[in-house]
Amino acid sequence: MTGSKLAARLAAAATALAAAGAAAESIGKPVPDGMGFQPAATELMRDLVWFDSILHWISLAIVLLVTALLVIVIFRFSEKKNPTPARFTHNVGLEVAWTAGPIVILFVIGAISLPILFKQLDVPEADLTIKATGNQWYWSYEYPDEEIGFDAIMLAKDELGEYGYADDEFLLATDTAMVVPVGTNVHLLVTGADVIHAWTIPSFGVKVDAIPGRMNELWFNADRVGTYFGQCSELCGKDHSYMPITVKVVSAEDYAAWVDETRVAQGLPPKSDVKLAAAD
Ligand SMILES: [Cu+2]
Repeated sequence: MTGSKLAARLAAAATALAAAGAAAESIGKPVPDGMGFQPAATELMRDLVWFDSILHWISLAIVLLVTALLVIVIFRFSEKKNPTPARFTHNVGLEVAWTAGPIVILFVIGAISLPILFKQLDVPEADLTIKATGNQWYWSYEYPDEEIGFDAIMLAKDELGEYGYADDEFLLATDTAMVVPVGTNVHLLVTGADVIHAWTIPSFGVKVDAIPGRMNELWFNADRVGTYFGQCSELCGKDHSYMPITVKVVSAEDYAAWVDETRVAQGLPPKSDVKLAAAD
């Protein structure tokens, strides 16, 4: 990326967007007394939250069963109640049960988790393709169809307000952001320029390693307008914790306007007739 002038103009486009969607909810930052997952904004994440709760219920059932068995053994077979213990060592029925039981449980868990995994890996027909590259220590984004590209650098504390972010979004907000239209199948290509990084937005339920020399991919379809945050999730060097990820999910109109502004900032003519598959 070239001079600071260009960066400033790109940032101006990002700030204009922030002003346009001033009411856009900020999602994926820590909240007081926050527990559990960040709010889900994609079907993928809703699947994960559902699967997580199912797993908890299965675990709870197992814990209750084992606890009940222990309590029974402690009281019913104590030395006082059962002074002469039985001496048998095998029980075919019991052995079959404690082998088959766990197998059935694992089979059930596999049967509900694999479809979720396959859904994440199966990239549907993409409406928009973006490439994210992890660098030491910032992310850069390219939109091949829009012919734009830019770096997203973490904002310093005193820059947050200027860019339309709250103070508690420090370490999460970047000067420019990945902008995507709401309700759109986004196909994200992820790679690394130097070392291994990892791109994630927890609210989207996606995370993938950014590996030099390899192109990984993921997809998401955000169904809620808002600003989402993530952080590099692979220990990548001294500034690993200072290369956050900001994604703005905006309306199709706001997206088209942002593309035009960004293209103009990069010396390209506006693409006012930008065709959005999601809008048709
Ligand atoms: Cu990193």
